[in-house]
Amino acid sequence: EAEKEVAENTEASDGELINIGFAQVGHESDWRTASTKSCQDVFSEANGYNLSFVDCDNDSAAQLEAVRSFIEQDVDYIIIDPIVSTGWDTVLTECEDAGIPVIVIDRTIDDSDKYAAWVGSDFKQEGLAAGEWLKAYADANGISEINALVISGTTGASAQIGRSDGFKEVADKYGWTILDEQTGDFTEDGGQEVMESYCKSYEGKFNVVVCQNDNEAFGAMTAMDNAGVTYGPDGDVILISFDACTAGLEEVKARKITADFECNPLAAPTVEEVIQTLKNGGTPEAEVYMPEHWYALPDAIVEFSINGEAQEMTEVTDAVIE
Ligand code: GYE
Repeated sequence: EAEKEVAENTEASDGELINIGFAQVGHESDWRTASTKSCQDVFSEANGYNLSFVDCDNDSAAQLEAVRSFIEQDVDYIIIDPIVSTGWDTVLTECEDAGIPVIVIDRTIDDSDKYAAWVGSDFKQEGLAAGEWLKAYADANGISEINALVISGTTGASAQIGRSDGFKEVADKYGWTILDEQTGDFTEDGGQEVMESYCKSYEGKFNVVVCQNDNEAFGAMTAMDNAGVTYGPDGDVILISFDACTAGLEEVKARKITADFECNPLAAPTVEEVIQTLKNGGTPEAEVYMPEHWYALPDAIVEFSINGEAQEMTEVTDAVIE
């Protein structure tokens, strides 16, 4: 072990950096900014890496092009955060033929298994958590009917698919009505636009808004403010969000977002472990799930379980936000 470390250090100090290509989704959200920063911090020159970073601006074709450019550069490892979960087998075969291991981070690839490992979150579990929390919260507050509007993330992203499926499974189980589900593309502008149209089409008809990330929730809040709709634990509409980034937790604390279901953006250190394992000739774990928390203020903290498994909720305090 000590020997290995010496060998690695020598290599790095000789200027032989490990070349990494990272095809990032884009810059659509606070979550994404945190993910990018974490990767740039971990895969720094000081740590022995040379990072080629491509922001694919939410464009799947650009993302395939980025991966192919990494193959051309003959990088040592390719990291992909797949914008959408399908369309990957051909380019992953090209990576395999070039002998470049691929590590998938965050969103999943669902139509190919030609990659070494995946590190990310259980999006379906997040959707189930939001749903089962809502059931317990509604019961505790004497709300018997649920009429929900969903603002979904980028269509075809595994984060969107998992959160939609999880929430819908619970909605079906309890006979709730999902009035509509339209994409806000994980952006604040998108969330605002969709919510503006919802406020017109479903005026007075909804009591729950589910935003699939915090930035969409910020946009939805603006739209509801403009339409005179009140939300949060003191308002008429229960506002649910995902990510629980710093700005999102601040809106929980401000009693605007009723509950926020975390998605942890700091997977890069685990991806680095995977790369070190591969470099040393080992076999990494095929799938690593990031730990996550479910956040609310005390009056929105309720007991609930997912498929019989009791869930812990975390109170949002200043210490938690930091
Ligand atoms: O929830 C959203 C981001 O893929 C989990 O992408 C990620 C999602 C995250 O734009 O904010």
